[in-house]
Amino acid sequence: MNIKTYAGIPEELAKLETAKIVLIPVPYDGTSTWQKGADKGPDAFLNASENMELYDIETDSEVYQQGVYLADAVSENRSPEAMVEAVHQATKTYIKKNKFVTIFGGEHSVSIGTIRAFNEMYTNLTVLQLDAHADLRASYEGSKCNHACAVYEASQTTNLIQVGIRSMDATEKTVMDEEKTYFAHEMAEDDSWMDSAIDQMTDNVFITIDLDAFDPSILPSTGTPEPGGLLWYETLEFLKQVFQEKNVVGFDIVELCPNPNEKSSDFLAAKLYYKMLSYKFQGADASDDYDNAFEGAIVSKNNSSKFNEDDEY
Ligand SMILES: [Mn+2]
Repeated sequence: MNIKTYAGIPEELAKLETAKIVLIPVPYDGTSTWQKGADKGPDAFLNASENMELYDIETDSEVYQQGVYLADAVSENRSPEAMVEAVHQATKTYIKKNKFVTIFGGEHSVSIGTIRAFNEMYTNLTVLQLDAHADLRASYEGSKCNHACAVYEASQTTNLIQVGIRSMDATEKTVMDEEKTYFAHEMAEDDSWMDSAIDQMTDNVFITIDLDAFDPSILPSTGTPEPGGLLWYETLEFLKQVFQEKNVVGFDIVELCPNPNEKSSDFLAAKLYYKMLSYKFQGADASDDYDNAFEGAIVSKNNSSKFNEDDEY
């Protein structure tokens, strides 16, 4: 990757020591079954970010002033399992450094590692998944780390809430909690899903966004587009409420499959990422201390952290 800082922000705002936000790119596309290209997602996203205006009108803020550290990309791709473990470790490393950790994929199997890290570091974690597909297979094509299995582990170990689902295999019904699943065809008719989903969340929320959750009319460049998806303002309205009412501990965005002739998807992804940061830090002063409140941070104040402290940068 030849990009030095996220969105071209000044180097002094991009230092690990002082940045409150960390962005980990994971250009991985090892298990995708149809259109390849999600490995090009982080580069396209970073390019679009560099060409975006950094003042957010809605929140009247410039969230990049909080500092964004662009981490080295996780490039492990010897096997899906090795990639997931590398993502898991990288994510955990930055959570322990008291950062707001964000990850840009790559295909959705990346999230198995990110979710595992957040679930280890935070109690009673809710995973909010925006996705066209249920992704609840226990294994697929011989691996538990296939994109079709992205949230199976989360369904067993966290409070998983699925939003925008409109494609699944009948066998996934045995795993799915239909009370916490918001199908796209129902969402289209009744907008009470937003309040209902938020009511089901615990305080600590990790958000995983598969970009195919969006309608292909506004985001065509994704591996498996499905008609009938989310639109821009309803998605922002929902996310904004989640950020206001819950402690969003981090998020990932996956499955941008860039098309050189169609740049608007890259820009949607870039803007979505920036909007989510803007909501997270709305009202926070750049000079305010940030505390990501992971379990170890609270425990370590009593000098008895169950995690290995790692203060080196
Ligand atoms: Mn997915």
